[in-house]
Amino acid sequence: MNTDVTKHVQGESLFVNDFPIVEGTLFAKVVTSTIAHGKITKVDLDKAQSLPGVIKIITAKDIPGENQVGGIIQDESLLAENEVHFIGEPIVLIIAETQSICFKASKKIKIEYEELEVIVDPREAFEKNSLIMPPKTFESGNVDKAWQSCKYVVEGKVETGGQEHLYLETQGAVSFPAEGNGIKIISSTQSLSAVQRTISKILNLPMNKIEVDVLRLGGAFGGKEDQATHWAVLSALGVYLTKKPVKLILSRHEDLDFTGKRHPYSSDFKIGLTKDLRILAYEVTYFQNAGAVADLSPAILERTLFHATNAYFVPNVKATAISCKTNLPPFTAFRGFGGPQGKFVFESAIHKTAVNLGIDASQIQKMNLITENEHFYYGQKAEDSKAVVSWKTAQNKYKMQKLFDEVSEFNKNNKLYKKGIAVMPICFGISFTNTMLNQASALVHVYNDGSIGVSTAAVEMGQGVNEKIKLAVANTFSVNIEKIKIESTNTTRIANASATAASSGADLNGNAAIKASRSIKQRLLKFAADELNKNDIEKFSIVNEIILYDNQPTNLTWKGLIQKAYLNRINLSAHEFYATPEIYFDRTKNKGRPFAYHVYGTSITCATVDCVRGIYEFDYVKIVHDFGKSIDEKIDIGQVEGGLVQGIGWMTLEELKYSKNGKLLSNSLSTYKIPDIYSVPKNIDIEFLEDSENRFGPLKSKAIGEPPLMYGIGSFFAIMNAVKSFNPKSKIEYSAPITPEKVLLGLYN
Ligand code: LUZ
Ligand code: MOS
Repeated sequence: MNTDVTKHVQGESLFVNDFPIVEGTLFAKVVTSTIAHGKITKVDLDKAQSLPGVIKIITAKDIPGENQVGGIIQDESLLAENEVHFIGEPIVLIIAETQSICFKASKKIKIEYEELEVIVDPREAFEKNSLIMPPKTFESGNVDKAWQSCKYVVEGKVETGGQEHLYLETQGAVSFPAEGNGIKIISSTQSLSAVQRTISKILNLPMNKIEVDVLRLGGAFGGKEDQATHWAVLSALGVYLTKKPVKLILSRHEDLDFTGKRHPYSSDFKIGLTKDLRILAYEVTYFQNAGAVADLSPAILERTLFHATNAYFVPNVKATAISCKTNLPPFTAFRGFGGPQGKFVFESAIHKTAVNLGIDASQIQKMNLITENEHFYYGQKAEDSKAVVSWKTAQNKYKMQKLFDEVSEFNKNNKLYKKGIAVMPICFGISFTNTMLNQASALVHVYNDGSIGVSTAAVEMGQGVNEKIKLAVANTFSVNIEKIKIESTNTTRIANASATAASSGADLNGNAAIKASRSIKQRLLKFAADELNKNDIEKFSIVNEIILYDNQPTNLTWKGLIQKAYLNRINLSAHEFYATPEIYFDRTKNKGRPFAYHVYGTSITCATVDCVRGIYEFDYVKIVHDFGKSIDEKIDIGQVEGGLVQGIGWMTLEELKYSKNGKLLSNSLSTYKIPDIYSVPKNIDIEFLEDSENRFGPLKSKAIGEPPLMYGIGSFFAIMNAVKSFNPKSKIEYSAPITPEKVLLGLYN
């Protein structure tokens, strides 16, 4: 069970805003652009400056280093200087004695602009050549030739909307001056080193002067992979210029307005099948709405390409992805990282083909699942494929045919309610697609009372990574889990860390923690052998805190051994490094083995649509998921359920709306609907795929964070099938989210 559960329930868990305030702490607030594109012609700070309690008003010219926060592409200023590119872009930072003075001061700042043309639509951006970077194409086989061999060729257009992360804890940081010009930052970030590196650049200080500490986050979902940095840097800039602690926490409204979300995509596909329903060719163009600057868009775009064919084998593929620059807040990482968008297009292509042929999509899906001897179109062999076995398990365990029959039977007997059923296979590659990022380290101390402290780069954000690392360390030493404490994540203990992201937090940091624990254990076993005058160290082991020789208990316990080892000057600490083996990707050919492994699974979703009102509910979602050997089943089930419901929200309810001039209209929870208890399927069954283990995962586990979100895609097609059952000629489009409004229109047009 998640280490934090009890503390959460008892209100004891500390989030950034909960750390006791140090005397003299100042508060910060940003003033941001009110237009989506324009030149700044005038910034009038005088009235705000003279307000009592205002300590400092900061603009771009106060930045001592480089005014640059772009991670992948250097195209993003911390504070806008001459031009603004989206509504919510920070221009001025107010530092004052209280939050309410910040608020008053912000009202007194007048900024004037000369407005420029605003683009919000990715296809329009493409036509106007407003791009983040040149288009990128992944290819295999030869699609142009393959069309001739296809019996069926289907084309279409697909839309997916963005998604607000809605982490419970809004973005924020509190920073403190440290000796010798240093700064310590407590930040709600998934990526401490990114915060440290960026502050170093902005303040022109070496990285060793900047300490970042994270205890836990109140959720992140990718929203704090890149975009937590800005707020941490702004608070550090405040400290640098005032020499006082500075706290900057976004209000919910600010967070909704200013920060990036999942990328909306608009896509065109063409799919070709043989007469026996083998998919022979697939061509696709993705128009990614990147927003105003690059942020993580290039990496997200690439993951869309990797997941273009989901869990299927397709011999001829040409996939082109275009990152389109628009005047919206930069879209960013969100659970799945472009993968879900890519999969949805492929599933839509299958679905449209099935509708044209008058068959169920599952007839095409099951014919094309990737097998162990086949290759993904980017060159990686699917050696660990569980696509077929998870489908077959779902078919048998859940009696898939019977479920389909029940739905047809219901639809025959009902006019105003219709049911729809859809199967959704998933396949998600585990590793950062940027190979370099797949590294981690761990620092383990065994204290001389036998208790253990573990530091890694993993950030606990509710996903349970701390519990998994605890279990991995407890298992390695064979000690009671109560003996282990996971320390806060801190850049002075773990340097140069990658973000806790890409579902790989437990894999990378868990493996590093196991390595460090093994180093200490090896020294301890050698010491035990010396103590007992034996030279066959390999016969020594630790089981449940007892030292065994030749599987027989010795008189040494864990605690006794540690105390003796300490007195004998044995090193009881270790720092070890882990880098995922075997992975590489050649970006000149766009081929390689980018992922350590893949996670597979199959879901069956059944929806009931009320054909008078257009509303719907989910009867059930039945899942077979490949957990590898789960480290903690409760945590993993929680991740599957949470991911599924988050995916259902993205596919069915959550609708981001922007005005033509780039203003977010759905900027509160009264206009942006997220899943509630009624949106949750009435039954969620989760079956663990049997006989799966993973040589890359700690204790043979598989990553869990992102893959289950994609089961939510099934909800779209289940609803669409119900609509088509009511009105076979429905013009309902492949446009997510499939909201009740769209359903109602689809039922009657
Ligand atoms: N972040 C990243 C990610 O930088 N690279 C990735 O490949 C990735 N994948 C999923 C989620 N976050
Ligand atoms: Mo992520 S989408 O921060 O793994």
